[in-house]
Amino acid sequence: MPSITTVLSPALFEHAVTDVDKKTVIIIDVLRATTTIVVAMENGAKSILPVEELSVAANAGESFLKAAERQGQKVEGFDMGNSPKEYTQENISGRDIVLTTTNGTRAIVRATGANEILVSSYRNLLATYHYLVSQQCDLVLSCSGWKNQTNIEDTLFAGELASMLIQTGFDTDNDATHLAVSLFENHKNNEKKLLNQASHVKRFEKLGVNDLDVCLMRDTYSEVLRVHDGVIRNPMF
Ligand code: 3SL
Repeated sequence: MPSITTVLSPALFEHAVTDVDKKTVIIIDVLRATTTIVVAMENGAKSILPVEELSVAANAGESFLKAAERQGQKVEGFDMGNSPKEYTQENISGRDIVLTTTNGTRAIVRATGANEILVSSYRNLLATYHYLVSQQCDLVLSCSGWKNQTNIEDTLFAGELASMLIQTGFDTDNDATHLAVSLFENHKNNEKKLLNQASHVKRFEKLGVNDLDVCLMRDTYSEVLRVHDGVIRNPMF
């Protein structure tokens, strides 16, 4: 039976995950990096190169649209930030994008060496779920959190995905997975109320960011997104 390990914060990754080369790692950053990546693909971006450092993003080639977020805000001098609302067809269709964010792109880079790396959000939850059921591999649900701390939104999403997979026969002996599933089971159909307590939602309120609804939209995209050789390519190209 394939297993599920949930990592509630990137700082726990190396403690929680063994034999990463045999596992499929699903990167989760509901607010907002993995949602933004899905929206970018929905709207025709050609590829996204996730990087950790601002300097690497800034020095990517001329052909890249350069996107950077720190502290929830667009970094000065870059073309775009990390709001999914910026990633319109008009802005990004056909473009290669280099993206660095506080947590999400770091979590992606940290998973290097995994057998397979996927990027997921509510917007492609079902596509991700169906693919994982078809593959029957051992899984790591990697929550990006905020600055190495656990957050509600990624744990809630991990709990929903784990709950769906467990119902098809996936197994877990991992307490973090049980915690995430319990959080989901207790707040099913009432996610928004719970998320209003999330520290990142409160951070958004202070910054005047209004992206929660767009990040909670479900299954607007029917493709699985893979990180291959460090790049997320649009399956449509
Ligand atoms: O940390 C991240 O990767 C970002 O998603 C944070 S923010 O939502 O853009 O503030």
